Amino acid sequence: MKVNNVELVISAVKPEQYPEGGLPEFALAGRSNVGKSSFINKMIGRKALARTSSKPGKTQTLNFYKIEEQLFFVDVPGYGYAKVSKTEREAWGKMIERYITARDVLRAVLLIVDLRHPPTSDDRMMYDFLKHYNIPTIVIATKADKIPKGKWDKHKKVVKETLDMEKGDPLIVFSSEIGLGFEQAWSEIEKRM
Ligand SMILES: Nc1nc2c(ncn2[C@@H]2O[C@H](COP(=O)(O)OP(=O)(O)OP(=O)(O)O)[C@@H](O)[C@H]2O)c(=O)[nH]1
Ligand SMILES: [Mg+2]
Repeated sequence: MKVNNVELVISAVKPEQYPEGGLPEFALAGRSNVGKSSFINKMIGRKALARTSSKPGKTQTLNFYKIEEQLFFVDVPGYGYAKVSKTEREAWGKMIERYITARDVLRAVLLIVDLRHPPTSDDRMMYDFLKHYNIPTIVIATKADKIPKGKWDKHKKVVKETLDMEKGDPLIVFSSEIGLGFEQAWSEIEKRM
C-alpha cells in the first residue's frame, strides 16, 4: 500500500474512546523497546509519526493511526519493562486484554520480536494469549540489520520454535532501519483487511 494520508485519531485508554466507523484494525504487540513504533513509521513511510525512543516505555496509551481511510494501526505499550510498578502493570494488562478480547474490528495482531534473541517468556505468554483468543497473528522479527544475513534463517527457526507458532501464522524478517520485510508485511496485512 502506498501511504500518503495518516492521522493519529486518538490515544485511548478505554473502550469508550476507541474510534467508530468499523475500519479494520491491526495492533502492534511486543516487548518494550523492541521496535513497535518504528515498525509503524517504516510501514507508513514517516520518520517520526509514532513516537519512538531508545528508552523503554515510550508508548503508554493505545494510539490509533488511521491509514488512507482504510485501516488503523494501533500502537500498544510494550510489556516486560522491569521498572514498572505492579499497579501500572495491572492497568496495562487490563487495557490490553479489554482491547484484544473485545474489539470486533481487530483483524490481526502483529507480534514484534527481536530477531537477534530467542523470544522471552513474556513473548511466549503474549503469543499463547493471542492463540487462546483465536486472534490471527503475524510475527515480525525485527532488527534484522543487527545480525549478518547468513544467520537470519537460523534465528528465524529459533523464533518459530520458541513461540511454538501455528502453521497459518506468518513470520517475517524485518528491519525498520533498512526497510527489510516492508512489502511482505503489507501483503499479509492487505490479505486480512
Ligand atoms: N537497528 C535497528 N534499530 C531499531 C529497529 N527498530 C527499532 N529500533 C530502535 O529501537 C529503539 C526502540 O524503538 P521503538 O520503536 O521506540 O520501540 P517500541 O517497541 O515502540 O517501544 P515502547 O513504546 O517503549 O514499547 C529505538 O532506538 C529504535 O531506533 C531496527 O529495525 N533496527
Ligand atoms: Mg512505542
